[in-house]
Amino acid sequence: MKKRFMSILIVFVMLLAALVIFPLNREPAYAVSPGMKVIVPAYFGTNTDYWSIMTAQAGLYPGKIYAVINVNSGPGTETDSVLLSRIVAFRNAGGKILAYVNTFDYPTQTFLPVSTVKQDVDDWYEWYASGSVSQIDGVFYDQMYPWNGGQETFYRSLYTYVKNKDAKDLVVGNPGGSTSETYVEYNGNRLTDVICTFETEYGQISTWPFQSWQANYSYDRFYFLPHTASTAAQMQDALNQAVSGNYGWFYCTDDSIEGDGNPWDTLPAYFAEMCSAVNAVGTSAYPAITVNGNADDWASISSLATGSTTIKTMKVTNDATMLYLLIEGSDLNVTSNFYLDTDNNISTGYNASGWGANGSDYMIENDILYRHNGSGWSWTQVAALSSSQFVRQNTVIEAGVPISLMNVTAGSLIRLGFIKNNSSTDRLPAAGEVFCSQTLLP
Ligand SMILES: [Ca+2]
Ligand SMILES: [Ca+2]
Ligand SMILES: [Ca+2]
Repeated sequence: MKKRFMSILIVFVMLLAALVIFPLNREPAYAVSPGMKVIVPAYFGTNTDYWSIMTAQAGLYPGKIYAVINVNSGPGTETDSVLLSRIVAFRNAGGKILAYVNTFDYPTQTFLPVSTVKQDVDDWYEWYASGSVSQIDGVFYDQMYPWNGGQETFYRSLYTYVKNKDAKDLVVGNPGGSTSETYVEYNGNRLTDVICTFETEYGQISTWPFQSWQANYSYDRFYFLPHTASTAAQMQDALNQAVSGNYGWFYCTDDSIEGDGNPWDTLPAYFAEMCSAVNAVGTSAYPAITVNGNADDWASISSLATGSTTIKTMKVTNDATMLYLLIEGSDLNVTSNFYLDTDNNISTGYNASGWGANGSDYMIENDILYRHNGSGWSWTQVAALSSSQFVRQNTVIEAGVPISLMNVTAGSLIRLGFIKNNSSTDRLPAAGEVFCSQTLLP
């Protein structure tokens, strides 16, 4: 992870792009849990604050936060017992550890002897164990060189060296920028489980030559690593770019090469926000709701409103295509009306009486979905809900409505209320209150 001459690299890649050999056979995919993950270059020694912040996040997102440990560009000379205690706490919380191993001495432009590289791997595995439990979950091979390919045999031998210690361990390679597809797989064999093809300033993303061949592989093979992103908004933008570039591993920091020359010896101020944002990528876990009059499938969903009349609770959720509604109470098998302000705008739609101004654009009366016509009590039928979309019994009303019928999309905010039997009191939210707000799951 040193300064790189990206312009030279880009020229090389462009010249050699036509020479890339595409592998025909592939090894079975390395088994990582689904979802995007973080790899932190944790080059801050035993710093108490940083390890405690990382450990807290590892506890929030078990199995999703990896840290690269690094003692002077390798394992150092012996076990650092303080570092080992940090590592044990981090792993006990749910974190994973990658060991830093260098492969190429950039200043002198020489490869490290394969025996030296393998000795570093051995030392990490031997020195960082707690009792008989290895604290190493994989290796981070830095300075994969030449960036544009040519050392496939060398890197394949380093890959299998780790796999022979533990086939479950992860091998991450770092050419640090645009590189050769042969460093991902060569003749059907893996050289890396994960490869870092972006390690530079955040400001370079907008003009970065993202490599189209990455789309040939699963997102969990690629690691995106910008630094010098000073705000959380820039971090989120970098994350969005990583997702669209087919990257499944991410880290971003506000530290830079300016000053101490090392962007990886601190954690960014937005570290917790970054872990949360990474965890949220593509993981919208929609609840599995079946409209059948049984509310057991709603047990994990919080009530949007509760009351003390015959209407006890209202719950709302959705998946990619359906809006689901649940009412629980007593004597419910009578006329029922859901009013929905689907555009979150009280100046459009019908103003259902008895609540604060509400602008209801749609209404579900019994099993019929209506759209408001624009003035007073005037409605057009949109759809009749089927028996698998609307079930009403004395204690439960459960409904599922295709969201496309109401011109709403997942992720948007809607507001709603429910009335039983045209009552001025049997309703949620309670009489006089404003509609409940629900942001649909994205
Ligand atoms: Ca620094
Ligand atoms: Ca159900
Ligand atoms: Ca409205």
